Amino acid sequence: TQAQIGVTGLAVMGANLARNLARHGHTVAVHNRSQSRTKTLVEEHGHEGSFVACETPEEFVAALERPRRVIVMVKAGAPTDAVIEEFAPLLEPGDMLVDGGNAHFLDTRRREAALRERGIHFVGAGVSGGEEGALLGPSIMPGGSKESYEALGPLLEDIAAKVDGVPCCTHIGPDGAGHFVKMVHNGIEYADMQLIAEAYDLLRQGLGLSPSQLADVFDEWNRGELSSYLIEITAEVLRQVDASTGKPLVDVIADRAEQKGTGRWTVQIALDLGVPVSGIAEAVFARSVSGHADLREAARGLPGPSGVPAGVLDESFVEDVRRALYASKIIAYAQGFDQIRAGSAEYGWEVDPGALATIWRGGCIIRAVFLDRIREAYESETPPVTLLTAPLFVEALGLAQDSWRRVVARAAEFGIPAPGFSTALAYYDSLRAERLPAALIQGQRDFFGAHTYQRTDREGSFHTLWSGDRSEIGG
Ligand code: NBP
Repeated sequence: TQAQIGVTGLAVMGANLARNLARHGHTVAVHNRSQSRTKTLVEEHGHEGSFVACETPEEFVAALERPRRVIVMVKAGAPTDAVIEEFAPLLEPGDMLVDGGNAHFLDTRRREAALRERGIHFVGAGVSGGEEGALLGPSIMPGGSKESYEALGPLLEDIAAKVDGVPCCTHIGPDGAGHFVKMVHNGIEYADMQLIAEAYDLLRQGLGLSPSQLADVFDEWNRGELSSYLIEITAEVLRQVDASTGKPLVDVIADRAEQKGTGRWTVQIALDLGVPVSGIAEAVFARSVSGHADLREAARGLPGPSGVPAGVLDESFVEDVRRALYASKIIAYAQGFDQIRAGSAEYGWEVDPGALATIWRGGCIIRAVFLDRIREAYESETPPVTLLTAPLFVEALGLAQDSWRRVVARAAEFGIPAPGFSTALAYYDSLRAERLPAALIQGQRDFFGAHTYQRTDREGSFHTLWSGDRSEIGG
């Protein structure tokens, strides 16, 4: 039998995607550089469906029906290029090579252009949901040509997560669009995690709640508008007790957050595109701060307020923090979607933000009820310029803002770091402002660098002769 699709790279992600395809009734050719992984997969899971185990790339390519559909699931970076170089010469025009790894979208653009010259469809596909998602239904974000999606879409939609019967997979746009939106997805994930962590810290320090009491709070929140995978797992992590010490696990884990790079990429690209994703950036920096043992050690004795005085905060603080979290989350997601709009315009992708929100409702790490609200906002008759101005978010921000301001003020007063909440509120107030102090900055720039400024009342560029008679020239 010829296989409908093949997967090369059978570490945890590739093996689980192959199993997911086989469990859905597709015959899957499987291959891995070291043959032991292929053997293990077929030995342990061969009964789940129809696999064709292949030892060599030649055998693998020969096992596939045409046009061939090959999913590459290897370590991102040089290994992906090595695999492309190995397989591309064996493929024919019209065949499809899908990179499901976490590639940088600029690498995907380069690879797509090179393979297009050889007549091969290269599809950079973001795959979210970790190993469990890969097996049980991930959120899939394929880029590449429309033509390739016609052949790949039905298979990918088949194995993707489903929400209300709708698959969490759609064609995102040409070349690097899929990996771009996956990158921003991860950036949003960083921001969301940081905000949840701050909410935890504020309630723990502010009200002295224990991790298990906080687990109950998050469970409660998970029944409302914050309902999401990340809130759900937060409760589970907080409830976990360390077997060796008997302490809450969260108190035993070293407080240094690590990162693999997609959050950093999101911010780097946002800077290039000029999109103010301050919530995501703050989240990346907060992880970086946590990892700077040297700075933290040196600064530990710096003066600060002496804790939270007894009786100042009461039970109402829990609801304040919940609302502040929701408002900050709206900001972070709005910024992420702004970045997608900017990337889409820069590279001509025409990404549909409503369709994207739809496929992020399930399978991926940021899956949440909230994404349904975002979908509704973008699918309304008058899609908003930024999500903040969608009527349902205007209402939510209005309801939350008093709490949000109180929480940020309390955090500052009691010396509890809340960079995510604070930056989100500052962004909100900046966008709302009638006038920003940017006018003064323009004056300073003109003073020292003759960079000129524009006026509110007349067209043109102006310069004040600061070191002369201070008259204005230009127009
Ligand atoms: P890894 O990222 O750990 O990669 C291991 C695989 O890459 C093995 O199959 C290995 O083959 C293969 N490989 C390497 Br390394 N160098 C190679 C080369 N030069 N030629 C051929 N094959 C090579 O696997 P993973 O954790 O399953 O992730 C796969 C991709 O999916 C990555 O891009 C990752 O970023 C992405 N991703 C991972 C997750 C997750 O939760 N883990 C989630 C979403 C996306 P070998 O067996 O012969 O060494």
